[in-house]
Amino acid sequence: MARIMSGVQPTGNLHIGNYLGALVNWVRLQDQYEAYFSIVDLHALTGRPEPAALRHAVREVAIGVLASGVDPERATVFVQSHVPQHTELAWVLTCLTPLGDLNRMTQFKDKSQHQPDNINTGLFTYPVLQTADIVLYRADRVPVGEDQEQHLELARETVRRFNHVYGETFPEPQVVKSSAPRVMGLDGESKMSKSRNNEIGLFETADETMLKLRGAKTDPARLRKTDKGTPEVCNIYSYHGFFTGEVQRAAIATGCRSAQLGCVDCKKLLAQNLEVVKGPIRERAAVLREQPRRLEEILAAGAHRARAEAEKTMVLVRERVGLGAPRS
Ligand code: AQP
Repeated sequence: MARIMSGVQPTGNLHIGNYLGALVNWVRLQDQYEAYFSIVDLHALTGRPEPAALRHAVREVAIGVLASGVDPERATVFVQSHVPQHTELAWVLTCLTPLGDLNRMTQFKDKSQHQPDNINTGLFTYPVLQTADIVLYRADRVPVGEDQEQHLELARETVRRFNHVYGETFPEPQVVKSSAPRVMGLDGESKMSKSRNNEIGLFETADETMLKLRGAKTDPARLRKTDKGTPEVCNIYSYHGFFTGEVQRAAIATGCRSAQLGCVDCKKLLAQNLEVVKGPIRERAAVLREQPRRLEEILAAGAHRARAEAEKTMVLVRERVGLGAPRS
């Protein structure tokens, strides 16, 4: 069975961008592949979170992953820092990665602008650790959103370089594209992000979501309810594309174009449809929150399985690059 590997950062509350761009795919793919899904807390350190906040976020993101339908019996779900081989392999790969390659990464530029007082080296070498995350499990496929495709290209280059220098060791990981590669934020300007305050949270109640939707941008040319709108340029209508059935969506488009449906009513319909998806996830999350021991056990079992697989890779890597004690 081919392998997939993917991760999510515990940097805040999971949002519908993470859900549509990653988690929906994870749930679908866990039956088709041997799956490794990680809560990548070492990556989150690049934002220098409060220690207690980081631990809380790790639990909440793990709960979100499981409540969304990832099954720890079918997929290996684990916390990155529980598998020390990630950092060991990252160093080996760091020594193979030209500075110029990392200089080209647009996410580094974005994140540097976003946290100008904390442009740390980890932020710069982030894609190398990400490459280690993937190749440690010799994954063939990596389901990610559009924002991660450049990092995946770098991972493939690194694999080619490693295989060229040390002999065929890793498969070249291919991207599995999601059907929602870039969900926009409520600001309508950038992708939905945990750290940009533009998200619809996966655990939000219907009321909380409606409150956020009220202030969200729509068709900028539609200033009054009596103005005719253009659904194709409306950010709210783009969300309907993910959560609303075809018939209702067509009715919304017609109502918007003819000015018979106002933006507030259109947002109410979206909030209702979002709740159909979010409600059951929120309920499953509440049950898991009541069972902290069960969550610990799931993550411990996942880390145990992941470490065993990671160590197999590292035995090979150490031998190939000349590290560790010689075999007798
Ligand atoms: N807006 C999005 N649309 C589609 N997919 C998305 N993903 C993230 N945002 C969107 C995908 O979700 C997975 C996990 O993302 P991540 O937490 O590892 O990192 P990120 O891409 O940096 O996500 P955020 O929410 O934007 O976090 P912060 O604010 O901490 O940077 C990935 O597969 C990603 O593609």
